[in-house]
Amino acid sequence: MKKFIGSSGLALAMLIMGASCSNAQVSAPAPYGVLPSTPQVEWQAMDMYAFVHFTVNTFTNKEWGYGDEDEKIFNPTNFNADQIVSSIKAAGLTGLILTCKHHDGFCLWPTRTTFHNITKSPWKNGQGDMVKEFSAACKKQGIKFGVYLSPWDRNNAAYGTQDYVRIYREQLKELLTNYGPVFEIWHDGANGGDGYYGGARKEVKIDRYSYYNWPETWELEKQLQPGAVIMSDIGPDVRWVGTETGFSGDPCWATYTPIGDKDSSNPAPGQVLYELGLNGTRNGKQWMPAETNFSIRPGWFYHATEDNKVKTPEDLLNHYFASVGHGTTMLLNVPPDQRGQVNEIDVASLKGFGDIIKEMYRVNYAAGATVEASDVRSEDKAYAAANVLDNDPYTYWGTKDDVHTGELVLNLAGTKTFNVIRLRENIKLGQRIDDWAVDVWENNQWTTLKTGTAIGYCRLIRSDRMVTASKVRIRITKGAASICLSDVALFKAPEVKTATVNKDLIVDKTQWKSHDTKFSAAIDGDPTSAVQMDMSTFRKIAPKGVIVDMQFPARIVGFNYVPVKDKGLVDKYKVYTSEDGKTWQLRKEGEFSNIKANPIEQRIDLDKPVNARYFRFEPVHVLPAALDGKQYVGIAEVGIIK
Ligand code: FUL
Repeated sequence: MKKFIGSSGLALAMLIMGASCSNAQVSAPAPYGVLPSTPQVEWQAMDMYAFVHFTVNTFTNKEWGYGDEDEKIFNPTNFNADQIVSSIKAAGLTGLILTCKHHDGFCLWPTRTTFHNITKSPWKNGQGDMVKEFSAACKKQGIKFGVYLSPWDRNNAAYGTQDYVRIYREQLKELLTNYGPVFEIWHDGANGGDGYYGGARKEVKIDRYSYYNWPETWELEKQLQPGAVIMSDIGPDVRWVGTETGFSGDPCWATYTPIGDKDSSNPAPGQVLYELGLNGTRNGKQWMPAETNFSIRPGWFYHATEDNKVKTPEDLLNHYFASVGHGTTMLLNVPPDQRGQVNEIDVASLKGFGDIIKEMYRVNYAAGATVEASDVRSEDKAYAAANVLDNDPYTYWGTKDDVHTGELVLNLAGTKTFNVIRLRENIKLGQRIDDWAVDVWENNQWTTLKTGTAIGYCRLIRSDRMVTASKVRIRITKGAASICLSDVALFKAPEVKTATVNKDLIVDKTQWKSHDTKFSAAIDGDPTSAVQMDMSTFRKIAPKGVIVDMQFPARIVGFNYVPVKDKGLVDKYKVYTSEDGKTWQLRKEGEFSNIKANPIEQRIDLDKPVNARYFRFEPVHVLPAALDGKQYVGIAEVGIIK
């Protein structure tokens, strides 16, 4: 095989061959497929940035406000935008997206579109503007600022009419004109239904694809902030990854063909959409990379009860590899507490994560290597194999037009130890590579370390073991066009650690009994076994819900419910307790607000602890199952929190 030697090796080879260094200009490779816009290229390079969820929910201890919250409850005792920005900067985050208005409709800036806003709160005697403080702190500390504005508004009386769409756009206009440059505009896909709606307390159904007339709204946004990317379930610039767990699909293509939701009253088509979001579409019609959004805590808003569940630096690192490492960006939510500051526990975790990232990227073990390629486009330096070493994501090793596969050997500057390999393509020329393999030279032979599909802007390959090798080989085994590989780098990261244990699930349930043995799997302490039945069967055998006898009285501070993903999500509940199994007291009723998008353990906190031997969990409403639209009850676990 003819080899093309990069770096100083190239000059040397030419000298030996006595070749005249003709600088023959060969035209640049034609772009492949759809391409990113300039704002998308700039956004992609941000890698990771923060989400800040802060509103009345922080003070009501909820995840979704109903819209009837008194503005006076919004009163952070010691708000400090600088503290929030510096905490997220310590993690290496490069921007901040603020929930300027969440589903409850409360606006964090003095808008003229509704009275339900910050001027009615006691914070700074109604003279404050939180959007201004956040955007100013970002500017001051050198990170970018973005806005989240919930389309769903459970406060606004006009919600469901065209008048509300006008109001929504007016709110966008205020946010996009008065607070400087915005890097991302975030449109939430959640449209739950019931709410306060100016006192009507009713259910409003809208078609989430047609009601807002998105194309017109996007046009307005592009006019006001041409440098911003717009994110929603269906883009147009950035797509939701389809899960709030903080893990993207593999592969996760930057291209995507959104499928219109034909009947949005039925969640089944929406579900299909989510799944495609996870992986994207190879050769999709639009350049619409995914953004992996998740929270440092189980919920999106701050709850003191979750102080023991803050993700550790190692957890965050796992998410980093499964988001940035798959070519998506990482949107990490950091919710301020009731003081209006990032809690110390989160601060420590963010700093720990930032330190790991800094340390990991401190040394690139590929530096100083010589590179041999199986083919190069021409002798023009623009396509040289050594370009993969210059840390520039857009200069690349290029092959001839008809060469779609090939290999690159890095002769390292000595024997190196590493466990992370970073690959990049020059995305300005499209996503061209399908399959790849990484081999390492160990014990005088090549060993295949990993194989995979898709590279795109960033592919971080994390080996399960440390590798000590003097040579690394990258093989492109399938491609759709000539190769434009822009980066091969080697780093050392901490070894993989598993995620934090959910401490609340550790309640001894061995003696618990339910009123019917069919519910045993819901109280066996094992969230991998579950009860799942259709609603009518459930109503027959559990007309009053699942009744549990714990055999001994316990002091209960709350309850938890672990759902079964996709089938049988309970979104409204009642919980009762009893001392004798006969007289029951209703302890709490409510909604598991965000369970559809984030089907994780749900927590019901009681206002004050109660003592009881029995409890009853009554599903009041379930969401139609994703696959067949039917009603099921799914319970992986239900239990108490002591
Ligand atoms: C979801 C919302 O319903 C959550 O409350 C949160 O804002 C999350 C980022 O998006 O759809």
